[in-house]
Amino acid sequence: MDGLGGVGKTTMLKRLIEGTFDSSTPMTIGLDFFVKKYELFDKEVYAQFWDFVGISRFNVLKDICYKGANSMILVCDITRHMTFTEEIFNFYLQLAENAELKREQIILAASKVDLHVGRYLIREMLIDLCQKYNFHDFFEVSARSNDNIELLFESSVVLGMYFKNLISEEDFIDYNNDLKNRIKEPRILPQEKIIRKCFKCNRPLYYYEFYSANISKFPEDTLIKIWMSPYIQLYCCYCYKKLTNIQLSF
Ligand SMILES: Nc1nc2c(ncn2[C@@H]2O[C@H](COP(=O)(O)OP(=O)(O)OP(=O)(O)O)[C@@H](O)[C@H]2O)c(=O)[nH]1
Ligand SMILES: [Mg+2]
Repeated sequence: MDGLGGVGKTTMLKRLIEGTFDSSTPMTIGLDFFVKKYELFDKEVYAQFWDFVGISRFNVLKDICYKGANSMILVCDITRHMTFTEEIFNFYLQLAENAELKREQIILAASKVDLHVGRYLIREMLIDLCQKYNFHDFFEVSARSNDNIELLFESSVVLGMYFKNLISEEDFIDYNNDLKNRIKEPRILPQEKIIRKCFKCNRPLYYYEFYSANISKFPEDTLIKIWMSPYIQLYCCYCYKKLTNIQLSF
């Protein structure tokens, strides 16, 4: 498992192994690894997940540690564009290539999808990149909401089993077809950090709401929506609805 510093690798593994979310995980020093037992295709598998520090000064170590990996999860953070540029992908691909990992053994994981910040545009961009690079699959995950975390890791184990010849091609294809029905549309959660208040009712508005100019793309269960007028007045969805019902034009 790799990806730039702070993308959420350790937090994802902690969610998987310990079932917790830590909002202030310290930076990984060098390398950590976690073991989890799986029962898949009538086999018991002990999967080792290697969690690297994202920053580059440990790259010499990485070349050695990547050797023998059966699959790879490349993590990027949807809130930081610099974590999913082609330059970054090429950098990690080089490490994978040195360890004789094929592109089909790589899963791309977009982390922190509980935060909004342009998420829908980024989804399309990442799916395109995933196809362009011929990666095995693309997942949207959140350690905070626990959406798709278990599936991501399980799927990386199955991918590793396939490339280790532990399962047949038929089983692998069946598993991946079934996976499509198991993947969840991740939820957007309100953030703890309140930065503005509704101009009309004083209701607190949260981080992602503040940044979301396009309200039409929010899923129905999203708590609050906002409207920003040219006068930089922010409204919560309730007041916004009331205002638009009386056809107030800005
Ligand atoms: N909102 C939100 N924050 C997250 C999520 N996952 C991780 N974070 C936060 O992102 C920060 C960095 O997470 P880490 O798990 O330390 O990132 P890392 O990739 O292991 O970083 P390095 O060890 O430095 O390479 C922490 O403050 C986490 O709480 C998530 O799903 N949602
Ligand atoms: Mg870490």
